[in-house]
Amino acid sequence: MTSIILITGATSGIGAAAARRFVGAGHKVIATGRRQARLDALVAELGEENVHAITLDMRDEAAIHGAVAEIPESFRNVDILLNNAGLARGMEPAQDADLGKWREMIETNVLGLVTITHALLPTLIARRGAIINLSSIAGTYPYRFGNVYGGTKAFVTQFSLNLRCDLQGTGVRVTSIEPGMVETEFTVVRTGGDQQVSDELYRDMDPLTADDIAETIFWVATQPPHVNLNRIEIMPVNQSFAGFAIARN
Ligand code: NDP
Ligand code: 8X3
Repeated sequence: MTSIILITGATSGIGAAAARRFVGAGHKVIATGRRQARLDALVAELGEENVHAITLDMRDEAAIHGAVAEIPESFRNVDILLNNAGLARGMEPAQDADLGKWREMIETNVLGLVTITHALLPTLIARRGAIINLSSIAGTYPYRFGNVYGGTKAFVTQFSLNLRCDLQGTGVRVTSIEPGMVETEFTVVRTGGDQQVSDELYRDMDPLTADDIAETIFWVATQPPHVNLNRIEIMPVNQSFAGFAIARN
């Protein structure tokens, strides 16, 4: 059966890979993001009968409501919401961080995510659908300079689990996917465009790929209707855990 999946942040990385994975399997995608040219390219690649693009800034609450209200009839019955749009901004300690960047992360990763979830809940309940949220290991494990980014992802994880409680009995499934290092545009965005820092971070460590996560998302979404994956933590083999840090006098 063909499902309709709304993917936030489908212009790059994990969201774009998920769009390709779902359309490749015969499903229909509503693809959102700010970069219209990327969305146009995705529609041209995957076909306008398969992909409906919406140019959307997740920080704009009114635009989210407008976008959801204007989904065309043939894409209206959204079965799966993939809350993927998100970003980290900055690699500084909290005491040196820019408040504007903190605000941008909170507005995108938290407020945008809850706004579109709230707007689509009636449809998802009617469809006995699914919500798949992109959280992160940064929401579970603290690391230096993770400050607000990790805080937003802890929110995403806990919001996912709490949604499960509230949606008990509706048939709606909710999953928090918590990846470690995935080489996408993530670190280029985080550093304000520094490709070199990104290349160095992922150098010689076989990071996860966007396709790895898209495959996980697809697997979650295609479980039988009685199966709910609550949380999935997934890392590259070459990434593991650091110890506690100690400051000496
Ligand atoms: P990318 O930077 O490659 O993609 C991020 C996507 O989010 C883009 O499509 C971008 O679209 C969209 N986005 C960002 N800000 C906004 C906004 N204000 N409005 C609308 N869309 C927005 O990164 P990833 O694919 O890696 O990231 C996807 C998700 O996965 C994020 O939530 C990230 O936190 C999470 N994640 C990533 C990990 C990694 O190591 N890469 C690990 C764990 C989680 P556009 O710029 O066109 O608006
Ligand atoms: C980002 C994961 O490991 O790069 O969400 O901080 S990591």
